[in-house]
Amino acid sequence: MVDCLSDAAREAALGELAQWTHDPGRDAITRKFAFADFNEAFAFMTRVALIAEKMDHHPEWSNVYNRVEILLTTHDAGGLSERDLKMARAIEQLI
Ligand code: H2B
Repeated sequence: MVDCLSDAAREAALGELAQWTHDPGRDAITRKFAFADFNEAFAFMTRVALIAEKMDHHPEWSNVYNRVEILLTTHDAGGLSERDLKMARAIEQLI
């Protein structure tokens, strides 16, 4: 079982992950990315997919041409957990 983050832990983490927004409806964090074109967007998604498989933690996401939207939440916890923060930090390293 995975524990959800407390409000205080989430707010502290979002101070560091400044580009990410809390979605209270899903208890998730989201970020929108824009790239030069589809090729760059898909290359980014491929790199995120490799991280997701390595972490066994998978994003909810969508892609429209050069734009990618990512939502991170932990299904096993029913909300935001440390796993999402770890994934968000790893994604930030790609940018
Ligand atoms: N991804 C996300 N975002 N949340 C999960 O709870 C989750 C996951 N659980 N990827 C993993 C896979 C689980 O289903 C497998 C069996 O480890």
